[in-house]
Formats: sequence, C-alpha cells, structure tokens
Amino acid sequence: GQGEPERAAPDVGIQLFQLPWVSIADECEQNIGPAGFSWVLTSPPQEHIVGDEWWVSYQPVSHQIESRLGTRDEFADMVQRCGDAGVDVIADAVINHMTGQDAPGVGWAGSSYEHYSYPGSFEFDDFHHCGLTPYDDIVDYGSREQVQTCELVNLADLDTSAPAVRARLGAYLDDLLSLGVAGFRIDAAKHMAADDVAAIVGRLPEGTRILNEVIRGPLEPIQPEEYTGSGEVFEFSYARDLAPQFESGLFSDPDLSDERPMHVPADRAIVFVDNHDTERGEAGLTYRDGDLYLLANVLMLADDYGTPVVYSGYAFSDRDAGPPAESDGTVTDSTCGAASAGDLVTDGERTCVQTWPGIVGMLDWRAVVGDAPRMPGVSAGDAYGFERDGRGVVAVNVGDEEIVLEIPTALPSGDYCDVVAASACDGADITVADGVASVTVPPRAAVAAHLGSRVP
Ligand code: AAO
Repeated sequence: GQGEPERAAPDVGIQLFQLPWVSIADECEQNIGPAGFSWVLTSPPQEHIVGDEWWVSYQPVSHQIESRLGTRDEFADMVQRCGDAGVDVIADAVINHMTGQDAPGVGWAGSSYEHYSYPGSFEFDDFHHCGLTPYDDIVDYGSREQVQTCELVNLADLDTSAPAVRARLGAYLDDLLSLGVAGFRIDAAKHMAADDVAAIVGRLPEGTRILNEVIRGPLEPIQPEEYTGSGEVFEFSYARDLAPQFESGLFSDPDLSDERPMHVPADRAIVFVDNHDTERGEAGLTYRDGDLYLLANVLMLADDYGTPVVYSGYAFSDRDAGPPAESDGTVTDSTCGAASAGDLVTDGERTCVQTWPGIVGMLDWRAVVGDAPRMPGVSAGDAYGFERDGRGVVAVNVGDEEIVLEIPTALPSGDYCDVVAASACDGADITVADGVASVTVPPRAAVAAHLGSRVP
C-alpha cells in the first residue's frame, strides 16, 4: 500500500527582522503556521532610543515592552495568535548593554536616560568601566577582558556579574515569559562571561529555549563552545562553509559523522544562510543573489545538522536604513503577497522568504525525511545532491546547463514530483529505478522529492 508517509513537525525557525507584532501575528496565521515553521525569532521588543535606523532596537532605554514594532498588548496578542497557529515566539533579548548615546535623551516610550543612567533600572555602578582602552571601547577581540568588560561600539556595558543587574534582567525575561514566549536569542552573548549568561538564564523555567549569539572568530579566545552549557548557539561556521560552494560550484560532503570541524555539536547548533548582521556584512549569499540564495536555503533545510533558521528581512541599499515606517516612527504593518526570489529591487520591500514555494516545499520535505541520516552525496559538473536515507533526495545545480544527477537511494522505484519548483508536477523530473534516483536539474535550480511526492 502507498498511503501518506509519516511526518514529524520539523524544528525550523524563521527570523522576521524588524517586522511589527501585528504583521507577525498575521504572518503566523496566513503563511508561517501553514508552511510548518515551528518558531519565529522577533526583533528586540523593549523600549529603545528614538531613530529611523533598524539598529535603534539594539539600544535599550528600559525593559518596558513598548517599541516601534508594537505595544505590549500587540506583542501579547501576537504570541497568542502565533501559538494558536502552532508557532512559538522567540524574542531577541538585548541584555548585555543599554544605549550607546553620549547625550542624554528620551526613549520611544518616554523614559529619560543618560549613557550610564536609566532611572528605575540601572545607574553608574551597574555598568562596567573597563579602563583598558580609550573611551572604554572594545578594540581587540583577542582580549577576553576587553570583549567582556569594555563597550561594544560604545554601548554602555552592564555588569552582568552583579546580583542586582542579573535580577533586573531576569525580571525582564520573566515578564516576556509571562506573555507566553518560548525562549530568547541572547544578543551579544560573547560580550558576557559564559557564567553570567548561565546564571541569568539558569533560573528560567525548564524548557525555555536559549539561542546564544556568539559570532565565531576562529582566532579569538572566546569560542561558541563556552556557551553550549546554557543553550543553543548560532553556528557561524555553517554559513561560511556553505556559501562558497554555491559561488564555486564545487560541492563536497561535510563530515557525515556527528562532528564537523569548527562547529558546535549538532544538537546545540542553530544554522542559517544569513542573518540581519551578515546580510550587511560577511554573508556570501543574501536575497540579492536570487536563485542561488534559494538553493542555499534548500540545501540547509535538507541537511541533518543543527536547527535551521530561515531569514526574512527587507531590501536595502543603505546598511543603516530601517524598515518602512509611519510619520510617528511606528514601523508599517506589512504582510506578504506573492513575492519570489529575484524580483526584490525596491528598498524597503520585504523579502517574504517564508512564502517562497521552494522554502515551503522543503519544510514539508524535512517533515517527511525526519531523522533519516544524510548519505554521501554525488557531484556532476555544477550539480550536487544527496539522499536522506530512504526518505528523500535533493539536488542543486548552480551552473548554466541542465544536469542529470544519479543519486544512489533507498527510495522505492517510481516517478516522483519535485517539491521545490512552483510548477505543476508531470512526474518526469525524478525517476527512481534499481536504487538510483535520476534527477534532472535545470540551470540554477534545486529539485527535491520525498516518500510522499511519488506519483501514484
Ligand atoms: C550603532 C552604530 C555605531 C554606534 C552604536 C552606538 O552603528 O556606530 O557606535 O550604534 O550608538 C547593531 C548594529 C550596530 C549598532 C548597534 C547598536 O549592528 O551597527 O551600532 O546595533 O544600535 C560584534 C558582536 C556581535 C554583534 C556584532 C554587530 O560580537 O554580538 O558585533 N551582533 C549583535 C546584533 C547586532 C547589534 C548588536 C549585537 C548590539 O546582532 O545587530 O548591533 O546589540 C568579529 C567578531 C564579532 C563581532 C564582529 C563585528 O566578527 O568576531 O564578535 O561582532 O567582528 O565587529 C569574520 C571573522 C569574525 C568577524 C566577522 C565580522 O568572519 O571571522 O570574527 O568577520 O563580520
């Protein structure tokens, strides 16, 4: 008998960069829940400095949940509606620092502040004053002491070893948990001693998800492995290894045992093609790369290493430019239409990656393959593919010629539909016979099939 194969809801996140809470709630119901994403990562929800740049979100003025992305009530409503759609919410928690402002000011929700004074929250002695560098700014990432006690780009650095500071930050995280969030991205975790992070998050309820942002600097003293005790870690090596293969067309299997060099263990790793920092910096592939960017996401979603997070932001030509906003500064509500890779040319236009048919198809593919191991891959010219043992095959072609790839597989013989392309299935793209999948991969395209996409 044929029947539908078992599906296990995959652990896949989507980072919704600078998207307002009301829009995230709609997206959860319309696109993200139905596609099968299990969580969204929001931008920081706390009160911040006033300004048009996206990065004002990363300069907390207080820990009230009031921001240009929405009010406390809107945040709570989003968590509720996403939850009803089967989607957890993970909030970006900026707890390493407060603002980087030298002049006194008033925050988004009306709170007054100075560089080292946040009335009702933190005063001068709650901050590090490292005394190691000019202006107490981090100069040398080779110095653990500078990285963890001086200021990251002039941001007033909280002394997270102090019990009172830990308690206040803990109260903020508790407050977000009371609204139903499932966990936190810990922004700039590298800039807090691993013991401090462990102390702050260690008292949260069991099951609270912690995703530490620790950018791997291969020559630096502070490594992501130090933070795996308090949660998962964004593994920057993953994107750094993936992107060059799409540029060169030279693909190779990663170490298919459980260990990859310069990678945290698979069960601790959050992997991504790009994020809001790397698309403005080191990322080899971003939305600007159109098809190749989709292909990289397909290969990431097909992999058996780590927990993938897909990135959804907006087009920009100025790295500082914030998202489209109303005249009062509130970020404009926007939900996704039928955007597709490659036609993102207008600054401010949302990339809406969560709606791309190839992404949605691969989420279902991932649900079907489950924990089937990744098998050794096959290359031919600019194409590469592999199977997840007996459950699915995937192939990418970064070249200009169509390529037929022969992938050894334990899938049952027959014709299969491709789940990446939006086009209707004619069953001619993937044929399995005698333990080999013959996959016809068009130029700059990905093709994938799974147990459930077999033509009856
Ligand atoms: C803004 C202005 C500043 C101003 C400041 C205060 O731009 O001029 O001084 O306000 O008024 C974001 C923006 C910043 C913004 C800030 C505050 O990106 O531009 O500053 O908000 O509004 C380091 C940290 C890492 C951090 C990253 C940006 O370790 O945690 O810098 N990321 C997070 C957020 C980010 C946010 C903040 C933290 C602050 O995701 O959006 O900033 O809340 C090396 C190190 C890394 C280091 C990078 C960059 O990385 O290893 O630790 O990240 O350098 O300095 C190779 C190397 C790798 C290297 C990488 C760099 O691959 O292998 O080691 O290249 O691309």
